[in-house]
Amino acid sequence: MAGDGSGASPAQPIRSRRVRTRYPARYSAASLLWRGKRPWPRIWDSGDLGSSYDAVVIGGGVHGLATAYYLASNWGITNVAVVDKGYLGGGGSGRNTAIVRSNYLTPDGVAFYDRSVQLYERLAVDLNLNVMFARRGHLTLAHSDGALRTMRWRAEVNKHQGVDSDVIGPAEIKRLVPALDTSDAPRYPILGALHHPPGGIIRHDAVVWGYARAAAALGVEMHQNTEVLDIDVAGGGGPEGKGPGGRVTGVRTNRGDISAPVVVNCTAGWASLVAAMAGVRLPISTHPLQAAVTEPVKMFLPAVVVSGSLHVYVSQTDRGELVFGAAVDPLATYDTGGSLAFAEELAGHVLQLMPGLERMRLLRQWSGLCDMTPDYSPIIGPTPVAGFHCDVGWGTYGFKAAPVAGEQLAACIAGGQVPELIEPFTLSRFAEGRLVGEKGAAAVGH
Ligand code: PYC
Repeated sequence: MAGDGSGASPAQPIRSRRVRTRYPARYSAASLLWRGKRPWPRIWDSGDLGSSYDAVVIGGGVHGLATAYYLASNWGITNVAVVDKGYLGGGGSGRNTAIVRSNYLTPDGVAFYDRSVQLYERLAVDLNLNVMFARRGHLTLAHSDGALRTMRWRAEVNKHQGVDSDVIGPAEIKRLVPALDTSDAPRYPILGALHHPPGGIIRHDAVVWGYARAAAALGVEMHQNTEVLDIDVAGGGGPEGKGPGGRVTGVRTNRGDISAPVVVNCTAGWASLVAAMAGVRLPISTHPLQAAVTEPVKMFLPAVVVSGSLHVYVSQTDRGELVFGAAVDPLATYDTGGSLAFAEELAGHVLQLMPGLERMRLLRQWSGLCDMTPDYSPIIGPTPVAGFHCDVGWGTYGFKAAPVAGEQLAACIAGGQVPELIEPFTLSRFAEGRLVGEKGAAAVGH
């Protein structure tokens, strides 16, 4: 971590050893019959909270679990506790729309998210659990010349990085997704689209459970209902010896204190508050993002469809439901209540794209919290407090990035160097004026 500009003293590599993973068996129809009336074994059982670990990961969502899993599987660091104030996957990991893609705008962003797509493609094999990755293809529609220009820009950057993306016209769009109205009739006609064949969707709960199960099989402990109340730092320049120049020594939780030389902030929604416990300021504002799901219908939507101008994205799950998302709510708040205004606006916009959906019924809506940074890119890696790492600020891109973020952050912690893939996204970029502007690659206008 030396030379990353974060001001942190160089981290000592903890250990570096590759381990062979032995996962619990898959469940099959035969095992169901054989199991009879015996209770299911727990897929993880962590016992009592210890008083010291090599690393504590705050946040039992997909990012925290992936980080713990790769620390254990790639580096042999298994004396790790993942603590969560609620239940595993109960935050953003259970509240997203599970879209996977790498058609970003900056070379740094494309390379980073492309690695995530690669890891997602083989995740079922790595975790020995069917995470239901469906490579559907991803279409970002353009309704104006300006949008079309951005799509061309993204396509060129993508191709330069070896990522399959291209701009296609209305006839090809209609061939791929017949339900879309590609005529001149709509108020915002479809002029073209960025087509990204590697994009798709995944089963978000399965990803969370897969990482949790695999990490537990390697010895990682998961402690739910364990809230971090404070972070201990020694030698920092701020109040109580916290902040820049200090070194993290542990965390205080509602279930007891833990000492640890490494603490990783993998929270969403509360990322800036958790970082402040260590005396670290993050440039994040938190906004809710609402989403909704319809009743299930026969499969008719073969791709993920996004319209930035109409602030909507939609995909169809393997069960047949349509999953919709939109822009973040405009006001910064921790309120995750749904609104009728969102449902009405969403319906109006979706019907402009696909008038045939007129009679479909929305079943549920929900919202999650998005930690927005000024450049719409995450904050990953070391902080000015040695041993205190962040994997935060994901805005609306979090779920798709979990494998690469976990893999690279684990390498950063274990190896003591910031890996090339996350180097552009360290906290120090805000002080150094090297922002990674990914607003133009947002699914919708925020
Ligand atoms: O950027 O693909 C995306 C996305 C989907 C949901 C929120 N953001």
